[in-house]
Amino acid sequence: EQEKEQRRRLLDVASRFPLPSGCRFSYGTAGFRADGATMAPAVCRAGILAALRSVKLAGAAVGIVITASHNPVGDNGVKIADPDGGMMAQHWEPFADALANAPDPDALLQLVLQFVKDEGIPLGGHHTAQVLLGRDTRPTGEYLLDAALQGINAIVGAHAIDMGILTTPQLHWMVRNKNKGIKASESDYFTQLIDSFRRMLELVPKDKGGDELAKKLIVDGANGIGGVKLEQIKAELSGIDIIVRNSGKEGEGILNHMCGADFVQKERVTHHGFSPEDVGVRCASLDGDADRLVYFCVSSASENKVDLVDGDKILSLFALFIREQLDIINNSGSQVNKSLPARLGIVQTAYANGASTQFLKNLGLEVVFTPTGVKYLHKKALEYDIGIYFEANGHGTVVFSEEFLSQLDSLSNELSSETANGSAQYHAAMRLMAASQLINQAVGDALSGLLLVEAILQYKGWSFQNWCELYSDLPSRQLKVKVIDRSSIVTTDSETKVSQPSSLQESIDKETANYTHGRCFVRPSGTEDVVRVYAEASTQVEADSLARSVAHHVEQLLG
Ligand code: G16
Repeated sequence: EQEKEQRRRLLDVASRFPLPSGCRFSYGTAGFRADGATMAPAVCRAGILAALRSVKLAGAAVGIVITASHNPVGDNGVKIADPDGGMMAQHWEPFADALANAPDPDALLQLVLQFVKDEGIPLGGHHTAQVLLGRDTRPTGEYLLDAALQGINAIVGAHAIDMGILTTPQLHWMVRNKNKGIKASESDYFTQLIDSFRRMLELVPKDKGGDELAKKLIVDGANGIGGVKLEQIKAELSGIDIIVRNSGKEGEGILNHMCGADFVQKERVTHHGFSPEDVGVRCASLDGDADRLVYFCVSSASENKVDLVDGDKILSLFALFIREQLDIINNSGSQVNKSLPARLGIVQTAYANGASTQFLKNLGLEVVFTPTGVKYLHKKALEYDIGIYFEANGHGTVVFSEEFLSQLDSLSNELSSETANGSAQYHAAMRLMAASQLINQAVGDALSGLLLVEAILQYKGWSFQNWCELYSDLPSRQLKVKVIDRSSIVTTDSETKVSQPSSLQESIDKETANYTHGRCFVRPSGTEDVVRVYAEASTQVEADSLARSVAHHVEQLLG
């Protein structure tokens, strides 16, 4: 009976969301993404998939976020979170693709039945499944939420919980906490941020602490959900004075349009909503779903230019801070002979500015590379006791292994005894502990990342300028090229080389050889219908020219 019911529900839901002819979805860098009005079939099927994933994992909560992140407001999409709060396991992506593109109800049913059999998913038994849902502020969000709910409810025993309008990282955090059996509501999330930020500030040495100007921070919310959430908690964040611009309120502007982390990182010009009066003030920028963070400072009133601190420099700041605390614990004449061995790993992508990689390597840190996409970087970072990863575009976080955290916990307990609790070693251990609670370990989170940056700047007594001057970025340029079929480009070596068409790599090599410190690569975007071109060289004029000439080759070959 139950099996019959299951078949009926799948056929039913598939016929309610037919795939328009000629439509093809592809599970890209971060899930499905397209014009919001066309997304309902893919989102409904993502609902089916998330429920199946939960059944497979013995009813553990799985997450769905309806968002197209940094894309224009008319786009929408869907990201799926696994029970640990990270991105959905990659070996399910081919099924996600096939399911999204199943041409008719029968094909969809057969696909699900076959997959369920292959994966040993106990569908039709007395299983349960739960899927947490969140969405950003896009106008198509509510309509797509309904499509996702219908998809989830097509699996017998599945239970959907709508968590409302959230940042992407909030939903990932909730999924992770729920499965750990710890507090997982939005107010718990806020409490964790506020409390651990306060603890970080309490551990700032007395002689540091910034002046009033240093406390001022302007945050560009990209007219998305991040600014809204920050407005909700900023009064409780003592020690910084936050002003939100592009907050998403009526009349402030359009989501991601001339604002947001992607805009400032790529264009390096002042956002909509900023004025000459902001010259010299520390500013941060989020993207539409608040999983990216970059910093900037309006550098001159007349030229509309900004000094940018991108994900690479946020990574460098975090790495310096964590290394310093480990050094205090392990060496530096500590009174108590206790150590905390830790393998610290740094993960970057080909977009990392060459100067950042050099800086990190000069510190003696282990730096490794993966292809673009949080799903790759996060996985790699988990291989270390402390893994720090960032993409230049501002996606990143710090992950601590359970084992490291439990050693840190016992060390802190030992050191908290009367003889040691005033020691530098104890304070360093407490700082690492507070940082591990402040940073969102499920996924990169602009809000928690921002608070960790602010706490570290105060700890170091650094201005924006001090931070910016950590090293000088090599001039770089990123371009987008529209081609007929971007999937005809295949890359290798963490996307630094094109393997197909091979003549393209030959052209890139030839062009690059004309420039001092030239470096260039191209790759198909997994979130937009474009090919991305990245170039670096010793001057801006040269980086621009290298990017332009390679873009021209791409156009000629594939345009
Ligand atoms: C997503 C991914 C990021 C990736 C970005 C751009 O970000 O989560 O890891 O860097 O897409 O990817 P691509 O170059 O393939 O378009 P978001 O902020 O758009 O969700």
